[in-house]
Amino acid sequence: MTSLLNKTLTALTVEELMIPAEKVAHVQVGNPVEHALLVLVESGYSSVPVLDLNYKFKGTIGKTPILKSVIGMERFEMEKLSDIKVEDVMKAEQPTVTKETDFLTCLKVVINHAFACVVDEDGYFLGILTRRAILKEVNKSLYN
Ligand code: 2BA
Repeated sequence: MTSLLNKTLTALTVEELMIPAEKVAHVQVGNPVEHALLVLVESGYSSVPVLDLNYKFKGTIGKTPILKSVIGMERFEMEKLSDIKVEDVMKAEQPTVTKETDFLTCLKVVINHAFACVVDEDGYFLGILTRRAILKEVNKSLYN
């Protein structure tokens, strides 16, 4: 059963499972966190990738760290949102995968991360691989 399951799943490639860059909401380093918060609220996602001006992957940014960065003594000091930059709040140490990464490695990555960014050999951003895409395939193979 296990080896049969693995056979189906290991044939899957990152390329066929990922959401391509042009469909992924992202923010850029240098932007104020106010802009990042707008992107996050409007897209509905809890975190999105951060790219540099050349579209290289730099990290991820989420709603909670942004809101934590403006907590004052008694209130959210929302006026600070325009002074803080994306790079001051983003998480830089994030696992990445490439188009060549095998399915089981991807499965391990999304145990602890809602998505993994897909990059090429020079670190350019190609898209994301979500936990949803991975779980959908695991579920499919369990019922087939
Ligand atoms: P979350 O934003 O925490 O979303 C968790 C899950 O909730 C998503 O899982 C999806 O099933 C659902 N969801 C949330 N917002 C949605 C929306 N606007 N439209 C449709 N479904 C939505 P996954 O699909 O596995 O995504 C995992 C994580 O990948 C998301 O975590 C988000 O941080 C990121 N993500 C997914 N699609 C994205 C995209 N197009 N652009 C930027 N980030 C994306």
